[in-house]
Amino acid sequence: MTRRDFGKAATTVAGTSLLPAGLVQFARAADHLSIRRFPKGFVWGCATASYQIEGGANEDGRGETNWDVYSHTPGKIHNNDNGDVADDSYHLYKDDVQLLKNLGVGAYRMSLAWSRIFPTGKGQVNQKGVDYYDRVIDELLKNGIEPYVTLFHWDLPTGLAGGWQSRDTSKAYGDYAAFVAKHFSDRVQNFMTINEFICFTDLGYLVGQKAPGMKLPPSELFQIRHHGILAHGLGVQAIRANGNAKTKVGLAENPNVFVPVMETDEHVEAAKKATRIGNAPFITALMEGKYIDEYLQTAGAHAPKVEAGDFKAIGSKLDFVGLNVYTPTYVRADSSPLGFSVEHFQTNFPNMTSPWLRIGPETAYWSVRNICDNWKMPTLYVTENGCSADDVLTSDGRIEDTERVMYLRNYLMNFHRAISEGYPLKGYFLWSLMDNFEWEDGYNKRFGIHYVDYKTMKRTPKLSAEWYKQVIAHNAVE
Ligand code: PNW
Repeated sequence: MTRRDFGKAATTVAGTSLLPAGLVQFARAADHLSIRRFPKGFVWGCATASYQIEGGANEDGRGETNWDVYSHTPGKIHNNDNGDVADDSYHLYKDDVQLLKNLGVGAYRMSLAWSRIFPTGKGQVNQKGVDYYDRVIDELLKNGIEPYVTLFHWDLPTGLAGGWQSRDTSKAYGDYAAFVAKHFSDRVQNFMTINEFICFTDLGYLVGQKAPGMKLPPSELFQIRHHGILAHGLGVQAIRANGNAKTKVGLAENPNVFVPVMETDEHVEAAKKATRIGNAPFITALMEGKYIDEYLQTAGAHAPKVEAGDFKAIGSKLDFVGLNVYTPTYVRADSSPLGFSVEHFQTNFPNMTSPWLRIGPETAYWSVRNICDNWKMPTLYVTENGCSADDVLTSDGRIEDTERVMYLRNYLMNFHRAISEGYPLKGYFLWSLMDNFEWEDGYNKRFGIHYVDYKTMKRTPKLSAEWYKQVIAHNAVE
């Protein structure tokens, strides 16, 4: 007997008062859980980012960015690919809106290329760049899809001397955010300031694996990270000052997600503690409006220079927090001074086709719970979740990405658990609508639920797109 059958049988029998009320309650709860229905009004969407899909790199006055330079530097990107053409969404955006409409999503998370709007990062507005985003946003709205707009998804105008090493970049970002809010807030309600701090700070300036590909000494990183979160703070203030009464502002962050090795009090507590300390430079600083002692001790003499007012901006209250959720970090309680330690991965721990993307469905649940248990949270969205897979077309032109469906289903079941326990998760944006330029992996890693043939630019729905369409239609993961 399945749980569902049991639920039905118990209810029937209960009708004739043969079962104790407690058991009936249990059966109903079990029935409810096996369907995993999402709350009414839950926002279903897909996500993309400007440099990864747009192409049109030299069109209509777009200025050069760090990713143009980096991807054109031989040896930096798999196969020396670049985003000059990408998915050509610059021209094909109407087709892409139809893909979204066909899925039945209510929302689309997209990003703006700063350098289309301010080609050198500041100064004169480039009207043609603004016109492009007006066209995209209007097309979305015409099709009943709400745009959720990220202002910075890593493509930084090279006109900003010093990049994120310079405090001026944070200030320029604030001015850009003011313009965006003033111009678009009549049609866009939800803005995300910044996507994933660690990727454009640590990975860009220390590890050198993303643009601008620098390998600076760790001591310099503290200031660069500070400029990142300062930009966010100035952005929040600018968006609030220039948006309207309906404007909502948040960000899309990928905190390190600590998953307790066992669900016992001590390990759960360890995961909570690790979340606060392990994300000290970013989400912790935003939520607490300061750098915590543990972080300042690590930084020592290299602690960032913080000016008056910085943390007033950085700690600004947000309307929502967006989480990009992918991979787990397993943690256990121990007797070390911090009270926890991170487990190493055995070599056979499973991953999707991107080696970093380890498969830990419970990451979804703990991403929400750890954040909410540490800080009082307003609304949460999953602003990204998805995976790469080695997709190939079958002879009859289909993509049978059963492993992506497996991944998505299991992560979604765990997000559902968080909702069923009362955590305020209000929406989910799948990464990604379609295959696209996967940064240093070029076009070699496919994250889309639509397959893109890069020769013809044809988009083909994968099995996962069919599956996601069902999830949305039923508002449930079955
Ligand atoms: C995100 N990690 O990046 C980005 O926001 C997207 O632009 C990107 O395409 C997508 O995830 C898939 O990679 C991440 O190592 C990159 O944990 C790396 C990690 C997480 C997110």
